[in-house]
Amino acid sequence: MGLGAGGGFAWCRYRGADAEVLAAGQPSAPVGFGPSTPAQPFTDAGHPLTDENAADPYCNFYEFTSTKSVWRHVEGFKTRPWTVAVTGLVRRPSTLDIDQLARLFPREERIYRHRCVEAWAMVVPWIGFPLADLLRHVEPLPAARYVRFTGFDRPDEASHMRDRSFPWPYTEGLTLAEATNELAFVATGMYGHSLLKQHGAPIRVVLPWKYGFKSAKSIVGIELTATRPATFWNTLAPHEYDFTANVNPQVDHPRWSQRTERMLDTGDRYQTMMYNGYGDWVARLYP
Ligand SMILES: Nc1nc2c(c(=O)[nH]1)N[C@H]1C(S)=C(S)[C@@H](COP(=O)(O)O)O[C@H]1N2
Ligand SMILES: [Mo]
Repeated sequence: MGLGAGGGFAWCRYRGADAEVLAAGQPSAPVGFGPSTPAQPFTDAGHPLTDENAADPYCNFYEFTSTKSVWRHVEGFKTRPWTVAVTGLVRRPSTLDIDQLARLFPREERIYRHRCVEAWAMVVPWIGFPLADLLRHVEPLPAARYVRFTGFDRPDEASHMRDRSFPWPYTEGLTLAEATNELAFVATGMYGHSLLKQHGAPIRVVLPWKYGFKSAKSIVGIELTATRPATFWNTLAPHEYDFTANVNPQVDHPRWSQRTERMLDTGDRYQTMMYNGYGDWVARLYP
């Protein structure tokens, strides 16, 4: 967990960068880069960190399998070279490879809670950078309202993708206001090292106030659009997986309660919190 002590410093650096951009009087600050919230480092998520030995062998990644043992199916997955194309309603469409991304955006560590829609939970130290930094870099046009994430599409490397009855590739989406709030994060590592394949190597999204399925793994595309994009789970089962998918203990999943959650490593049960406990950052987005 070597980066823990640096988290606060990195956060300050981000705040600094933000201040510089504002001071430089960017001609047309795009919608969504509005005032933001508690300038506090994400060094404590209120619960103990999840043991990495419990997090690594248990997750969802449907490209590979519908079981939780994703790690058994990822050997043939090639995560380098890898580029992310940022396209659509932006002034500067950019295709960036993993090393360029690392040079452009200073990385920090953030400890976030994670809540799967299936009611398991974990607390993870991610390494990455704010999604807002990347979006600011490509300069969204005024007409941009939504952000769509697209996963890789390689059935030869991910065998569950050979079942073309699923709407591959995996896609997810946010409003631009959601995508530019300070919580929205792009991760390239966790637990002090690069992402393992099963966790979405080499680059993924992390949105801790939303159910886990919104945090798309192994993305190759980010597209800014004027209209709400179709997304993988919402296309498959719209009555079970809505587009917004904010964590909310009051609203049951059609097949189970969302009131409590089970920690992956200890099996402890906690009360699930509105917005997964991140209301100070995001509640204003949902008046
Ligand atoms: N590309 C892709 N991303 C995905 C998924 C997936 O099947 N494919 N599953 C989601 C779900 S349901 C969860 S809970 C998290 C789980 O993975 P993690 O434990 O590595 O965060 O990834 C999310 N991102
Ligand atoms: Mo999930």
